[in-house]
Amino acid sequence: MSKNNAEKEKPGRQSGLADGDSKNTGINEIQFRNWADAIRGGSRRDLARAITLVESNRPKDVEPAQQLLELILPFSGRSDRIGISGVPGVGKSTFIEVLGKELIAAGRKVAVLTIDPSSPLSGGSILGDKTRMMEFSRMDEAFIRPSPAGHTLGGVARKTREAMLLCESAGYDVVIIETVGTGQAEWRVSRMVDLFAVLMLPNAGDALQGIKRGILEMADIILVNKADGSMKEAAEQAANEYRSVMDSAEAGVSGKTVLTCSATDLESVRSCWQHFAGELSQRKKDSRFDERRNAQLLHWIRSLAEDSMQQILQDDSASRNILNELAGQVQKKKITPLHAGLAYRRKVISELERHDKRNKIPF
Ligand SMILES: Nc1nc2c(ncn2[C@@H]2O[C@H](COP(=O)(O)OP(=O)(O)O)[C@@H](O)[C@H]2O)c(=O)[nH]1
Ligand SMILES: [Mg+2]
Repeated sequence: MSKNNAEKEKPGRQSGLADGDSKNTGINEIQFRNWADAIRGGSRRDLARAITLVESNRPKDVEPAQQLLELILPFSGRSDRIGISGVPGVGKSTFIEVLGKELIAAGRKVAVLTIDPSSPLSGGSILGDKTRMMEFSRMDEAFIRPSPAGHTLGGVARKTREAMLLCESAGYDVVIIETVGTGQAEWRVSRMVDLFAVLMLPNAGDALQGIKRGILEMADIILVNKADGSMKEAAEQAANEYRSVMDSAEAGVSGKTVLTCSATDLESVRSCWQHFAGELSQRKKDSRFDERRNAQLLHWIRSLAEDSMQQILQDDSASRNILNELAGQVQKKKITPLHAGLAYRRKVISELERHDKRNKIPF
């Protein structure tokens, strides 16, 4: 991908930082400013390098990344953030490629960030996506970036959000986040986008058994994909079943749209986008858009703190030992569970304070 991006790099304002410079802690303030300016000026090489910096697992890269993010922050937040989810093979990449080209034709700049926690080594599926999105990825107004491999879910979520901010500051006014439907990752993505679309396969049976309450809650729009050829009728039927499941009182969800779609058909993707765009503009008018972003921001900050606390405790053997010891005492009926809980809390607080003093950031 980077080769591809580098190939289409146009002469323009660039930071002048050589490859690898961002890895050094010795970047001065002027260089940071130049870097931020270059990103804003559309240098995809500098954007890619900035994303590499925010994705870095090296503790010494954390602060430089935050320093750079602070400079671009005022220019972020202006895109439509779209989440596309669904099981592998449902047609996400196909849909995004067709939609991406269409949006670019309409004068927009499109960034696609893919998260695939099921392939921790960024293996097959990403490679498949790259070939599937070949034509789109070659366009000057497109930027595609797979998520880093081997991170915790919390880490990936933070890095994806930061990558999204960087893309926005570089002028990408649509950011699409592609993720596979694996529950937890889906939740995280649904909380960083303005519109979350879940693609479904046209198996009518799935509509009844496979649909989880979680998906209904998360999705703003359900797209039953592959509604073409011999599968068209099954897709229509599945869509109707989803609608009736949603309408039923038990589901407790409303305001969700169910559409059929054929990702291989431009007209169909176009009409799906019209729904997306209509929904977004309606929400922008009646303040739901801002309310959602605000709620997401609160959630983001809170989950950063929670993920970091969780990671510290997971990595800390002393805390684990104390927890085991307390559990033993409760089992022997020597102390009450509440007292054990409070004792553990004291240990946790002191452990977190210790980490704070060392300014250690776990992901
Ligand atoms: N018939 C049909 N095939 C599709 C459609 N969308 C995707 N496909 C095919 O389904 C396969 C998986 O698509 P892909 O976009 O890679 O799925 P992803 O894993 O969800 O990203 C590919 O062979 C696509 O050509 C569609 O709407 N109709
Ligand atoms: Mg894909």
